[in-house]
Amino acid sequence: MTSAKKPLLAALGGEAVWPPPFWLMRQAGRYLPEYREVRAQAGDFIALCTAPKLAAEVTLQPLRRYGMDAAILFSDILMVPWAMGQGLRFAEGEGPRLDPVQDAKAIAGLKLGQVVEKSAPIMETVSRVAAGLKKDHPNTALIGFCGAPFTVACYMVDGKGGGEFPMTRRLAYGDPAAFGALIDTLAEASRLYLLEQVKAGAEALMIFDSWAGMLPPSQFRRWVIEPTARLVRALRRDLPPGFPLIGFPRLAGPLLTEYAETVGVQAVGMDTGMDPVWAAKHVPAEVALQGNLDPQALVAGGPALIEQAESIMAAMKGRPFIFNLGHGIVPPTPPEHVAALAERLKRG
Ligand code: 1CP
Repeated sequence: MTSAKKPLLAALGGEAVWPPPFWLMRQAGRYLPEYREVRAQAGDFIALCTAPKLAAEVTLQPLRRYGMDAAILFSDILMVPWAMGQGLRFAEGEGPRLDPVQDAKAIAGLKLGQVVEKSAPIMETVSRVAAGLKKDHPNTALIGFCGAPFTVACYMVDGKGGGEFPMTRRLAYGDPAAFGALIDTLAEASRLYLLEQVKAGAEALMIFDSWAGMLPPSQFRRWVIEPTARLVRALRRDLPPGFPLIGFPRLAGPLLTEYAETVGVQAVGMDTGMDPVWAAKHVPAEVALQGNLDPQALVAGGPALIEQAESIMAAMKGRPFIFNLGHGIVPPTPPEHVAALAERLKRG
């Protein structure tokens, strides 16, 4: 029996849709010349995220080329700290820079009360994309998102990316009450921000925990699984039953099972290093899996790309699955390699 639902939503509802629905993390972005054009027009990155017409345009760009099954709102996980009043800038070629929030006083100064108002332009982007999909891509679903509390806290405390986040990890051990207050503030901000996206037309929500796997197991449970589970429970009080949520605890390793069993999401993301055969066996069958092609295989292209994609599909056949990358697409990706991948996926 085939479902009348959009393929992505059917997979999130637990159906083993085949050929698998697909989209790519960071699918709107720097590898596309048409993105670079709009980006230059907007000036800086925050200006682009808060210009609904331009942000909606770049959200839709990859669909016109490749017909993905999902559009993902063009914004950034760091727009939540920005909306709470934290200083944020994106330095060209350096990535994000934030005015660090490193003690109880700074954490208490975050302005939860302004999140909804400051994120209004982002919600207008969501509405515009929803209208664009209805008109031109009726089978494509709109994914809204936020960063998970832990990953957003990493940037807020350390003030920049880099992948180690020493200040954040030390704060979590040294002053767990202050760090816990930051995590709770972020969970509440994320709840408000995600519900606004659903009101504006998001059909699924993804919670990106890109740095979750940096933590040892006890800390992973305390700062990743528990706060995300609380966020999901709080969201569900206001969402329709079964509203599709996707969690992505990157680098979770075998803790992916506990995350999938505990957090209450319909799908979990597999990162590049996750063995899809293992995940198929150790993640409950009703939880959809999403992933996990190596973004560098997409840069390389050729037979290696197709073989990788086929081996992931072989492991996932017969269970609810969404094809994606194991992490974000990288700027040197040749657009024609994405076309070759899309072509292969559509054959199932
Ligand atoms: O110069 C530019 O054009 C800015 C580059 C860029 C882009 C295109 C940044 C800065 N963010 C984005 C968009 C973005 N970020 C999206 C939108 C849509 C899409 O996927 O197509 C999404 C979902 C994100 C999420 C995001 N931002 C994450 C989670 C996913 C992941 O990749 O791990 C993280 C960790 C960020 C932080 C961030 N924002 C931007 C950069 C360069 C970074 C990473 C910094 C670092 O290396 O730590």
